[in-house]
Amino acid sequence: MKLYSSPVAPSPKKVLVFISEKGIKDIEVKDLDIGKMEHKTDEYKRIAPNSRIPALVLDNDNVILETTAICRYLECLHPDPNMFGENPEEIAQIEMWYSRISFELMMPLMHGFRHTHPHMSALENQNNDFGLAQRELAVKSLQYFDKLILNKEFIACNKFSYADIQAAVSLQFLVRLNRIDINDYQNLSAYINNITSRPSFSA
Ligand SMILES: N[C@@H](CCC(=O)N[C@@H](CS)C(=O)NCC(=O)O)C(=O)O
Repeated sequence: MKLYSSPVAPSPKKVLVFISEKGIKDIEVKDLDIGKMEHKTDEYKRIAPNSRIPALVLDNDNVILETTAICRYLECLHPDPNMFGENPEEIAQIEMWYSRISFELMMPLMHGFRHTHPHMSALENQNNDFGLAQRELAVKSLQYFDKLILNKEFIACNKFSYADIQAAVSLQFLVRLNRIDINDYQNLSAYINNITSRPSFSA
């Protein structure tokens, strides 16, 4: 299998952490330079018509796009250690926290970055007012999640899961890119430091 990735992008980083947690060895990683628009070439568009990274090319040449779809596929091939839940309640809790992180925290941070940051002007049809409004929403969400995460090691089910990968990687990349200081959110900062100190984050 071959994973199209980029060292500067959060979505493929989630897959790389996932692969490392699972100890998967049979995936070749091919880095694309987003700055040089290597993800916009016709060659890559034949693999990923949406020009987004990551993309996983299977040994039969079929392609899986979307970070979570790739991780769910790999979870089926390598069920241990479990990352998406082992019983109905765990599965629902992990899905719930994954969705809440995605929609309440990651989305506004992502739009705040994509619509206001000069580096994104070549990749996004920017609407600065929308970006600033999303950034404001993100700050409110950070305040909310900062209280919520107090005394919690993991976001879901007292175990490390895909929801923690979604939370920690998104925050690690996107808070800074919105020119927000994570140290203003001490509980979230402690949570991110703890999760990202796992060997899988520096693999
Ligand atoms: N929903 C997709 C989003 C993928 C995505 O937006 N990836 C970014 C890198 S983190 C990308 O390819 N950006 C290139 C662009 O915006 O042109 C997923 O979860 O995989």
